[in-house]
Amino acid sequence: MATNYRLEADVAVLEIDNPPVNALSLLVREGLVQGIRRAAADGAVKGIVIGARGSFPAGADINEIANGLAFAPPILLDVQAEMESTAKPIVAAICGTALGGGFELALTCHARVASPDARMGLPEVKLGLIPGAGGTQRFTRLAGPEAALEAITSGMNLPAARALDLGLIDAIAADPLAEAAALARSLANSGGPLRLASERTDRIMGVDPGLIAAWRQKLAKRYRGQLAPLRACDAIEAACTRERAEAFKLERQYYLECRESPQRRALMHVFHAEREARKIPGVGADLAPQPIRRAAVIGSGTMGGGIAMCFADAGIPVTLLDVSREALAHGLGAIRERYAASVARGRLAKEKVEWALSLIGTTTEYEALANVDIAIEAVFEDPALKREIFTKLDRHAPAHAILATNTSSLDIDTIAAATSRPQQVVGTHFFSPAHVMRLLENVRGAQTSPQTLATVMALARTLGKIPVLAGNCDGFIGNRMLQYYGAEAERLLEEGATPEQIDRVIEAFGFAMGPLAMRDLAGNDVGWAIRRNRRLAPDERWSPILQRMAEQGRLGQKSGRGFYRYEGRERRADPEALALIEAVSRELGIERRQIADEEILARLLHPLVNEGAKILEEGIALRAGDIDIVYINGYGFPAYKGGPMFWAQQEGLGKIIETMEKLAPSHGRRWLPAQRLRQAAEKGGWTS
Ligand code: T1G
Repeated sequence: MATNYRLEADVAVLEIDNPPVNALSLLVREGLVQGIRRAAADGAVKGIVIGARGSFPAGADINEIANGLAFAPPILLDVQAEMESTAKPIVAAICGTALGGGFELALTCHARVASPDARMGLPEVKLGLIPGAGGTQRFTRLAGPEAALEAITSGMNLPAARALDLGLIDAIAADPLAEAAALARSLANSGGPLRLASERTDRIMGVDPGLIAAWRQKLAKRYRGQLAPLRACDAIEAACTRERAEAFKLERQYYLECRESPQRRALMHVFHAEREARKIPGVGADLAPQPIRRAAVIGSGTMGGGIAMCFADAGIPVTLLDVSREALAHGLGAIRERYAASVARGRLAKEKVEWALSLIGTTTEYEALANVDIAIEAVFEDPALKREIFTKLDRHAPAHAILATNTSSLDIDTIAAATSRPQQVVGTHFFSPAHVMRLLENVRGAQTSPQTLATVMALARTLGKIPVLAGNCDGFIGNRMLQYYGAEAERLLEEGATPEQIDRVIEAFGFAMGPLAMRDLAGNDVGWAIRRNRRLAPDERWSPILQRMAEQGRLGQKSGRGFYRYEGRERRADPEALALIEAVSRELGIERRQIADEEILARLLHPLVNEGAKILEEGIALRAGDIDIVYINGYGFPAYKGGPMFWAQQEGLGKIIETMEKLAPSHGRRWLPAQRLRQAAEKGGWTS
C-alpha cells in the first residue's frame, strides 16, 4: 500500500511510502482516507500522525495532473475533508521537503512538527499552477497575506525555522515523528477544541486592500505575461475578503483555470525536459561520477572569477591561476565586489561570503595544481593560448584530473589533441555571469569518455547548474542558434523595422530583452569580432549594420550609444542610429517598408527552431527538450512558453517551414527548412 498504517501505543501512524518523492498518487490518497477512517473507528486510538518514509510528499503527482488521474476520487480535497471531519487530532511529522499538495496536506492537520533541516512551500506557480487544495487559504490564515503573497507567488520554499516564525508549523524537533505523536496525544488528553487552519481568522482580519493592489502591480511587472502568480494573488485576496467557503471555491476555480492554460503545459514540459536532459545514452546511473574535491580555474577574468565563485559557493576549494599577481589581485577584487553586491541586496549573508572567499586560492604556478580533480580553462578565445594552457595542465594536473574548457565556440577536439588525455577533456560552457546563470552546456569531444561526461553532468548539479549535453560544433547548441536570430534582426532593420519595434515585439513575447538591446549590452565591438570568426556560405551575407556600428564607435551601453542612445542604463531611440540603418538600406537599394509585428516575430523565432532541428538531426542535441532547456536558461526564452521547440510545436511546425521557404531565396540555402523539421511536421511533433 502506498500509505502504511501502524499503531504506536495509542497513536495511529500513517506513513506515506511512494518513492521517489512520495507524490500524492491515487493509491496514496486512498490509503490516507482508509487510514484516517480506521484510526477514527478504533477506540484505542487517541490521535493520528501523518508522516512519510523519507521526505514528506513533494506534492500531487504531476503525471496524474497531466493525465487527469488527479481527478480520480478520492481527490486531495476529499482526503482533507476526511481529516477535518475527524474528531481525533491529526499531526503532521515533516521531514525533507513538504511541497505543493504535500504541504497542503500538512496544513490541513491540526498541528505540524518539522525536523530542523526540513523545508516546505507551495511551488505550484513554477508549474503554471496555483495551490489547488486550500494552500492559498490555510497558508494565509496561519501566516497572514504578506507572507503568503511572498511565498506562494514566487513558489519559494521556506526553512523550518522561518515556517515556525510564521506560525505555519508548531514545533521543530530532531525526531518529528515522536514529537508529533506526543503532541497528538496531548491534544487528545487536553480535551479542548481542535483548531483548524481553515477556521483561523486572526491573520486575515482588517487587511489593507492597498497591500493586495501593490502586490498585484509588482507581480504584473515581475511575472509579465504569466497567469499563475496573478491567480495566486487573487486567491490570497479572496482569503482576506470573502466568506470561507466562497474563498475556497474561488481558489479551486483559479486552479482549474491555470491547469487548463497553455502555460501549465509549457512549464510541465520544462520540468520534465530539465530532468530528461540529465540522462545520457551510454552513461548509465551505474557509472559513478569521479569525486570533485578540489578544482582549479585558469584565468581570473570575468568568466574565470565567476566559475571560481560557483565552486566556492558549493563548498569546493578552488585555485585561481593567472599569469601575474596583478591579474589575480584584479580578479579577486572583482569577485569580492560581486559578493559585496549580493550581501548588499540581502541575497547572501556576510558569513557565507567570508566562508566562500576562504575557499578561493590563487597562484601563478601550474605546479600548484598537483592535487586538483578538475581544471577549467577560462581565458579569451585564442586557440594557440588554449592549446598552450592544456599542454601545461596535462603536465601538472594529476593523471585522474578532468581538463575542461569554457570555450564558447572553439573545437574541443583541437584542444584535446594538445593533451595525452583526450578522454578526460570536455567542454564546460558557463554563461555570463557564471555565478548567476544556471545553464551549463557540457560539450563532448570525439574522445570524451562516459566517465568524464558522468562527472561533469553531476558536477553541474553540485554547482546548482542545469546541465545539457552538447555535441562539438561551432556554437554548440545555444550560440549556434543565436547567430541566425541576431543576423535576422539586422536584415529586418535593413528592410524597414526599427530597433525599438524589434525589441518591443520580442519583449512582448516574453524575453527580458530584445536582440538589439542585447547587442548593445554585450557590446557591438564584441559581436562584430565574433562574427568575423564565423564562416559564411557563398550565398550568404552579413548585414553591414553591426560592422558600421562598431566602426563608428557605437559600441552600445559601454559607449553610451549603439542601436540606442543611453542615459545610464535607460535606452532611448536614437535618430543617429536610425540614420545609419537607413543609409545601409539605401546603399543596398532596399526600399524600406512598414513591417508587421507578426512578421518580425516569425522571422526571429522560426530560424531558431529551424537551426534547432538541424542540431537535432546532427545529434548535437539529444532531444528537442534539451534545446528548450538551453534556450530558456541561457538566452531568456520565456519558460512559460516552453522553449523554442515546444513553442513551435504548439504554433504548428508547418508555419516554421513556410517562413524558412520564404527567407531562403534571399538568405541562402542554409535557411531552407531542415529535413528534421519537415519530418517533425509530418509526425506532428519532435519525437525526441
Ligand atoms: N509528481 C510526480 N513525480 C515527481 C514529482 C511530483 N510532484 N516531483 C518530482 N517527481 C519525479 C521527477 O520527475 C523525477 O522523476 C524524480 O521524481 C526525482 O525528481 C494539489 C496541484 C521534490 C525538490 O512542484 O521540486 O502539488 O526523472 O530529479 O532533484 O496544489 O522533484 O527520476 O523519472 O527533481 O531530488 C507541486 C516538484 C506539484 C515539486 C526533488 N510540487 N518536484 O528534487 O529530484 S503540483 C512540485 C521538485 C501540486 C497541489 C498541486 C523536485 C524535488 P525521474 P528530481 P530532486
